[in-house]
Amino acid sequence: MGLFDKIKHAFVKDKEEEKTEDTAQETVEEEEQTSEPVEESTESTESEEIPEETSEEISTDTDISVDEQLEEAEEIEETEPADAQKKYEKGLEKTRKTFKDRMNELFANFRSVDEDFFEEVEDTLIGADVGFDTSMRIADELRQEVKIKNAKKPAAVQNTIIEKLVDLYEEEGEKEVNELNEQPNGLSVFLFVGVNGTGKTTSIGKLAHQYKQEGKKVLLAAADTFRAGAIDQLIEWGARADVEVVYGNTGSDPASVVFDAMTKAKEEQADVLLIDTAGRLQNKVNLMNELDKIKRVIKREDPNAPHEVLLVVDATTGQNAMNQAKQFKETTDVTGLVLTKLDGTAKGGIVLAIRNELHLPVKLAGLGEGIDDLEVFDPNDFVVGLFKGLLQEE
Ligand SMILES: Nc1nc2c(ncn2[C@@H]2O[C@H](COP(=O)(O)OP(=O)(O)OP(=O)(O)O)[C@@H](O)[C@H]2O)c(=O)[nH]1
Ligand SMILES: [Mg+2]
Repeated sequence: MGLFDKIKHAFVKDKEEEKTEDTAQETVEEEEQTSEPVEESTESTESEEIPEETSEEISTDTDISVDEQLEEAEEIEETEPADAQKKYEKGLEKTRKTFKDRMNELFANFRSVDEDFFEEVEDTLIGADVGFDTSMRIADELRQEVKIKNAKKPAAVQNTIIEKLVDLYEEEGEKEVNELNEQPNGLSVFLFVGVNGTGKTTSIGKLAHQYKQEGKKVLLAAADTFRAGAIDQLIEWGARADVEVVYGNTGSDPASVVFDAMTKAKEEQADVLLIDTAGRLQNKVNLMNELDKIKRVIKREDPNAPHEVLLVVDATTGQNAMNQAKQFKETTDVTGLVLTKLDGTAKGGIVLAIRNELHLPVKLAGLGEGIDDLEVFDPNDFVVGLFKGLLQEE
């Protein structure tokens, strides 16, 4: 089943639940109201207009009945861990609200599907942080789709926008691997990189805790020797997660700390080594050189490592996070992203921009400051959670 269908099923289920409270008549009245402004504005083409659909006909464009859709939607939900889903739903609250508000604004001024409207769609999507290129592409596809489908009602246009967003997201993610590259029979080395304050140390602490809970032997390496206090911060997380930390003195060579950690990990047959690095050095060139040197040391000890180079970006910074990722990607072979601070931000839409424009898989999502607030990123859950509340009955 396609991703958009999944969202539609979740939407149908929600609507069915709502309808047990509302009467069908009320729903039809609401629909008539929302479609009024469009009818005013389509003077010359009124005769071509698609006949109005009632709320009973929401499943007309699929081959299966509402009952079957509901069954499928329930099956999907049963297979998902409820806890993670709840955290996502909560974490996405603000993003969902922003999307909803922006869509409402867009359609509040809706007169007709003309060039001005398409430009407003572009602005709306850019404002919702889905990225410039993505916004342009969606608006272009919408231009075509509206022509083909002759869709003029706001509900149909809004659903088409969402369908296009989801289809593009699904298409761009076809070859994406969101699971961490864990080595089942040996040491997994994950290097964490990213600018200062994005959440590298915190994410390492949380992930260490998860692996420890799974019974794995975990080691941390404090290779941020630049910032005063950085080593102590990792030591503190090590204590919280109850895992050992390899460290040197502030100002010492981070590559030598990494060498010590690799040696220790091999000697003690550790399962996971998580390496913290500096977010800021004297300048960017130094930072990149340092990361290169760290990687060379790792490779000398294990040619297949590091198994992940995880770039940590702060979701609350939106477009800035995208720019950081672009820069890092040019100089380091980043294998995936850790998207932190998704809790409480309205900029969750950047998940779409990241996939469509960066082609880097998000592997972990930070959903709070606590030790348990890190989730393996499920891109489909994320998008279902984001969009299901935005579909409209047509
Ligand atoms: N709300 C929230 N806060 C987070 C999350 N991840 C990290 N933080 C907070 O972000 C701040 C910075 O986190 P750090 O882990 O110190 O960031 P860093 O990348 O190691 O920073 P430097 O060591 O300066 O390079 C801390 O106050 C964290 O508690 C998250 O997922 N949600
Ligand atoms: Mg740090």
